[in-house]
Amino acid sequence: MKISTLSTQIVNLPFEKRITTAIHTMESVGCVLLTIETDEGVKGQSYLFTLNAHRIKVFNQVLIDFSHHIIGKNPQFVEAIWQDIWHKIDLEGRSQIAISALSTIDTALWDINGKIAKLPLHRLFGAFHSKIKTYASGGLWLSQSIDSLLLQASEFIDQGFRSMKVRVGSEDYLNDVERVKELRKAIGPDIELMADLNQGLSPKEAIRLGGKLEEYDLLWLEEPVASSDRKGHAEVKENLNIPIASGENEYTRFGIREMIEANACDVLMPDLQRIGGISEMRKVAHLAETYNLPISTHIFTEQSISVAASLKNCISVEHMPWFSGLFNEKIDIVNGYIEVPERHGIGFTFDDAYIKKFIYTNTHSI
Ligand code: SMN
Ligand code: MG
Repeated sequence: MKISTLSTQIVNLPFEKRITTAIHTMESVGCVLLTIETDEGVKGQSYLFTLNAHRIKVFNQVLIDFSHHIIGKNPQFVEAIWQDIWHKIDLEGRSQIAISALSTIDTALWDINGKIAKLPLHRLFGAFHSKIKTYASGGLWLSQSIDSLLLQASEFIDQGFRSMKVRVGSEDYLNDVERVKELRKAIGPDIELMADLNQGLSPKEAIRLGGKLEEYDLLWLEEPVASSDRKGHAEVKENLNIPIASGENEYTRFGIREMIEANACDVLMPDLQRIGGISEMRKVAHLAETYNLPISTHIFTEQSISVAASLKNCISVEHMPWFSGLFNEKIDIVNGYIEVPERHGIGFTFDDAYIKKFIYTNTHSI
């Protein structure tokens, strides 16, 4: 069996409203949708994205330029293909766009491998979970009023969630305290609540805010300081009685190893696009396991469920609904959990009719 084609489509999925975090302003997500096909007609699918479709064409071009590394190869040699691309990108840098392209190829190849084996990926890898905890992340933005946070929190509970994440990092830190306090009061003690600072503060500021948040029983405080400041993460972690989560901006096992060595956080959050695809997701989870560290996957809900279900130390997958329309199959949340699909491969396939409506056609020149 050989890989015969690699094809991509670019879509831009608009949000209903502009939303913000401590460092992002977002109106849409631009996605490169990848399909790899074998000479026997087996298809593997995956995607990458950028906020507001910024630089999305560059990501697409790099992905297409990798096709000569995979066409004609046996898709079952997925580890060899990963290593080959890793070596070839040495001079350009093993992060950012190149790793995003490698990740997306790797994930699509695992989709093919599950389909060839006629198994969902968690069973191919050795299953651990048959259902996996999730938390609502598509809301509770910094741009929302407290009233809107409370309304959305109750909607999340109605949708089946038992866990949710609020964005903090307001100009006045006391506003963050107020937001968390009101949310906790509204949802009660039995619903899990996390807060994401999106790298918004300095270590000192994060410790000041975190100290005031301790009484609201947060499951974790996420990315309190710049992702590159691992020492700062460790300082916050040492000085707070709230678990620290981080790692969504790390590339590959080498980034995660540095987080672990710096004692930067209590929960690691590998992101499928930046970590290096499903192959590398498994490696970082196993690395974390040797240090008794849990992981929780970052965004990429549909694509992460099957691999997450094979990882003992994966405590949850983030539920981000931005991409759900791309897929024919839908996720059901029951009592805070997602039932792991038994469909072969990753278990989610592109909905061509939906995709057609959002094809990215911005070709203006300056
Ligand atoms: C996040 C990720 C991507 C865009 C905006 C916000 C956030 C998260 O850090 O963890 O969901
Ligand atoms: Mg985050």
